Amino acid sequence: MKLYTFPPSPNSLRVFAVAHELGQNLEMVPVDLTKGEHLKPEFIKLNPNHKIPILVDGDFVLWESTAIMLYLAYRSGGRLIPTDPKLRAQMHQWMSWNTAHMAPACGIFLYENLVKKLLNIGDPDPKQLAQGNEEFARFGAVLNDHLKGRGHVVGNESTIADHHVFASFVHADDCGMPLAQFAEIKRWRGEMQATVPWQKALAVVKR
Ligand SMILES: N[C@@H](CCC(=O)N[C@@H](CS)C(=O)NCC(=O)O)C(=O)O
Repeated sequence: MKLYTFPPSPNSLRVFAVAHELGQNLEMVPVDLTKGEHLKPEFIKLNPNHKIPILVDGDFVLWESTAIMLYLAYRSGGRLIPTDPKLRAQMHQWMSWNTAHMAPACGIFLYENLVKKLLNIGDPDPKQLAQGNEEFARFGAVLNDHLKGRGHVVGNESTIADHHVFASFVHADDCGMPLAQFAEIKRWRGEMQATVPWQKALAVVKR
């Protein structure tokens, strides 16, 4: 299986972390977003949204990182997906919540403080950062409270929800996300970062 990816992208990293945890081999196909490689016709054929990550498994093409993570887990007999219907629904709850709320709040810091510098497209916009601070405080508080006394986002075992949510904070230190106010997120983030799947996924970025 091939994964088209821009290595530092949180959406790609979480797919790699899940693949590593499941022991599935993904061949990385790098797509340099800074050079517009995602806008080439052959790429748009794979994903008309021109976004990475994209999984190619033979003639099967799948985009959207959440769907890709689920596919990898289904292929592994449902590992990293709870069997209990309530836990399974909670896994989806936290992944939907992350996609809709937490990741976009984190994404403001990523874009304003890191991506703009990388692409040389201007200074951070204080209005955007103020909005980021407001949303980060609101949704971060929800996760922080939830993680009190917990090692995992859902239940007592690793699920794809852990990888999904953790990825939002993966570049927190490099782009000034205001994590200092959230001790539980910081504790859980440290635990996730130290796991073998994330050490392997992040090794690609550190190269
Ligand atoms: N909802 C998508 C988001 C993917 C996404 O935003 N990818 C970004 C990089 S992190 C991208 O490819 N951007 C290029 C573009 O939008 O043209 C997912 O979870 O896979």
